[in-house]
Amino acid sequence: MKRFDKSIFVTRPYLPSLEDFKSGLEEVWSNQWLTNNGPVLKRFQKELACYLGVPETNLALFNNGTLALELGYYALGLSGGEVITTPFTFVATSHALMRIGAKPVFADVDPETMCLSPEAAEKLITSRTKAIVPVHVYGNVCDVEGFARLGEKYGVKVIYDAAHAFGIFSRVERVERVERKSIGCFGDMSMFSFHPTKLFHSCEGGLLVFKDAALQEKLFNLRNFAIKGELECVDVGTNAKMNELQALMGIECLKKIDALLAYRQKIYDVYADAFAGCPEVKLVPYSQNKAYVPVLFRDFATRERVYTELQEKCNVFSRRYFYPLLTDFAPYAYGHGACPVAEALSSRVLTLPTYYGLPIEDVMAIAENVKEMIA
Ligand code: T4K
Repeated sequence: MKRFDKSIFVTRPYLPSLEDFKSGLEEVWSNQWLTNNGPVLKRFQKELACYLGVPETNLALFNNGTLALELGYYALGLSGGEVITTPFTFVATSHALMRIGAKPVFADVDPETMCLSPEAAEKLITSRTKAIVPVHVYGNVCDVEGFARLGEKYGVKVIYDAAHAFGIFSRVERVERVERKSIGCFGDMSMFSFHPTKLFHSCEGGLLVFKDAALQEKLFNLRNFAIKGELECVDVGTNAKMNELQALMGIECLKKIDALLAYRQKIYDVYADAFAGCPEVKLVPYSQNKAYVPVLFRDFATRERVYTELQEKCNVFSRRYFYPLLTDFAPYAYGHGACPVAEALSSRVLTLPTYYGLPIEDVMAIAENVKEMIA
């Protein structure tokens, strides 16, 4: 079994060359403008619109994904209502609902994709339901057609937590050409997280993409305390502004996005080869951007043993995303036991290291270590 001299973490952020970042900093220095809708932020917004194929009027940047979600939920009027969502996610998906006074109602996930099941969600829709919040967990794409049908049938909003889904596109056939459509274009709104643990980042950051362009002014206002000029405050906003240094990091990382995605695919393929013919480790194959590499073990005990031995014997820090399940945490204990499929997945899943620059021979050695542990 190989023990690495240097710790290997589940992820590491991509960093642009210091030279490139420094030349961007010169612009910030000469502007002497650090936050509050600065010129670098505006450029980042324009470049994102171009990359995603979304009009610039239909997106808004924030200082992190959690506040982006919170303000998005608020702007869509979810306060005071029930929202059907998945427990198989990071706490932020539901925390942001709770913080605006909406109640998460937990429905079970699809056993294959691990994303919220439209059938399970539909059973919980009542007159109190204001929205459905599915999560493209790990970059596994939800049943977007299924949720579109529910949204239309019941007149509820569909908001995707797309924190893990940056870089995913679907191809749309037009009469004369094939266009790329970002996964963020489905539903009423989607949120991408730009945290450094994500494949693309801006140190911290979040992006909302929304269908109704009229929301942009509202969101820009809410992220800036909901003040208007010097004399007016129109709502209870907050400070959720992305600053110029974050935006600069985002611009530099965006230059590299194709390589970042390609490298993760390469890592995934190495894991897939290594685990082929090894039924004891089931590599989850659905991530379209390979944001994470989740594997399922036979049972809880095996997963726990592999997780611990990877740390203690190999100096490898895998993560049990997403265990415990949200409904095992105190604020959501009212949902405990409601989602048996999610519970079972959560007890068996482990996410293995993947990031730009992780040496391929290290990926092979991690996979061999895992196989040896369960042999
Ligand atoms: N929705 C979903 C579905 C999400 O997964 C998340 C965030 C959100 C919403 C909210 O978006 P943000 O508000 O975060 O934009 C991490 C992240 O903090 C969190 O962003 C992420 N999901 C969640 C799944 O994971 P931790 O506590 O596991 O992170 P941490 O600090 O243990 O980092 C993991 C590993 O990454 C470290 O062991 C080493 C490496 N690392 C981390 C950082 C921050 C680095 O090498 N450099 C770094 O700068 O939560």
